[in-house]
Amino acid sequence: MARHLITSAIPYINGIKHLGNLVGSQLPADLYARYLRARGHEVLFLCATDEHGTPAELAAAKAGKPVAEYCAEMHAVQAEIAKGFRLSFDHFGRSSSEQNRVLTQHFAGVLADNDLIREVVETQIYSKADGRFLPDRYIEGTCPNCGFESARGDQCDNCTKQLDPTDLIEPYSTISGSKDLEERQTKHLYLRQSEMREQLEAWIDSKSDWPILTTSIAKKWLTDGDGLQDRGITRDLDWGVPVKRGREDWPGMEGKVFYVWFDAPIEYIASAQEWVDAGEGRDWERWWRTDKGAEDVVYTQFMGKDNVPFHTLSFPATILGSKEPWKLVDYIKSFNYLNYEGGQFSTSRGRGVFQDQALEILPADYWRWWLLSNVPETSDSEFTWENFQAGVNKDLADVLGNFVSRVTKFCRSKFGEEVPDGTYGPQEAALIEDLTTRLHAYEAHLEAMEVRKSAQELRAIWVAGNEYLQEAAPWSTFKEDPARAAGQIRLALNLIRFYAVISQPFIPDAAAQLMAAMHTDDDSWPEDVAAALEALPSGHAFTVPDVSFRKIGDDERAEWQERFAGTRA
Ligand code: B3M
Ligand code: ZN
Repeated sequence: MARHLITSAIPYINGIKHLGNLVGSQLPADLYARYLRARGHEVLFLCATDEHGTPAELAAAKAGKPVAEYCAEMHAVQAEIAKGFRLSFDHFGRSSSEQNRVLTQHFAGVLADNDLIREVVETQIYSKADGRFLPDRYIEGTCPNCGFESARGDQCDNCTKQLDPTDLIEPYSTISGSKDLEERQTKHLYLRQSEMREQLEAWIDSKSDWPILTTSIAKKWLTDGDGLQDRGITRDLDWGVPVKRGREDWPGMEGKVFYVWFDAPIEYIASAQEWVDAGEGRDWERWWRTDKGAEDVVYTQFMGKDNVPFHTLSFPATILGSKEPWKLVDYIKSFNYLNYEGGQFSTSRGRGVFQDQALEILPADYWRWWLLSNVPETSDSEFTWENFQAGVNKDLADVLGNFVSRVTKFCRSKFGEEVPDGTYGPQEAALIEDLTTRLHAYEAHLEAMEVRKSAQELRAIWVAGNEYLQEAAPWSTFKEDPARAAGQIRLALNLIRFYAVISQPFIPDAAAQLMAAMHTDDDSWPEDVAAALEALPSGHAFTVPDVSFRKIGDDERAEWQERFAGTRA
């Protein structure tokens, strides 16, 4: 048994996320965590909210709330939604935690001690009316390229040209609208990543088993020239981790905070410390310190492709640059984007399904199954209501749900609500052999984090049960040979438990419902399929479950299609 540390990219605090955010990191991470736990491994699965930076400040201002209050509220909302999707985090932390403040300041201190931080004086835009420097998103003006009147300081949304705030014509503060802006000098800290180029390159080269999506992005940034430039790790903002050198003040850096992307990945460690502080008898060091046992830990990170540079270069630069024995990531699983009905999900335009809405209209398992079986793994993938309806109705209702309902109802009517007494013959032996091969393939795909292939194999395992039932046809057998039908039904009832156990990482609620219907809590992983299909002996009572998966109708599908086309405020 191994110990597995698993983290999912930590979602920004600024609002409820859409389904794309769920499928690109948290959901596959949860699948993996659930699978490893089911196989008896020790797992620590961590996530958090990413609470610093301009997006948080802007969202709080829009909500008319102090930023700390806004973050506390949104954290609770996001935690509740995560629960709704059955994301099995051991801890869902907050990057604004005290633990993360101390740790972030600690890293900055040791990086400075190792001569990996330099001070740079920059020219930035200062707003006299607001009494503060304005970061990119706080400045708008006319685009020098296309004339668009509300181009942002970093980019024009109309012509997509990348801009510098100083490029804008007639710039104004988006906080106060003031045009009384001037250029002022301000000092910032830069992490000397360029010093660590060779070390990072060697480390990435040693990861030959990483997905191509991950390594190709990392390599591009390493070799493209501007990838490993030294990076500013501080900002002139109020909200964030105050800049300190360990516990000491940093002369000249008063009133500044660390850049959100500096402290966000450190929260992976801080989240483990928060987890320790929230419970009894826990130890974070054996997960994170290689001098305290973490050398045995396998650490896997899950994230969308846009987050890969920060996890393959910036965060490792922080860890390696500290020269302290922190655990480095072993495997980075990254994902492409999920699109929505021929376009993109858009938070600002309210286009697509948001996580809270998804849970309002259908149970978590519907979303988990469809999203995981259509995860944007090797390329971008697309959510359409037609595909969603078809996938869910076919796999969950027609295949799995139908199997369960036919078997249990038939048994109740012919043998009563307990497992009948009957033996297995050659047909059952053939099924067991087929299932054994398939189960091994399923396990191998899950171990390799091949999410789509795992889903395909699980579906094939469900289909195999249906095909068996179709061929064995106990409803006909029963007429000539009731004892034989009893054997077939005993096998089929055992298959329901088997399905519950192995499907649990994908559809945990349905799995629990099936286990309850089968009156068992034996959820041990089927190491031996033949033995697993003997788990429920004859005479074992069960209950016919309520319909586990109702079908999505055409009318409701059309209604949702219209409702989520893009209007949410
Ligand atoms: N919050 C970006 C995102 O949610 C960022 C990830 C941080 S991971 C340390 O996609
Ligand atoms: Zn423009």
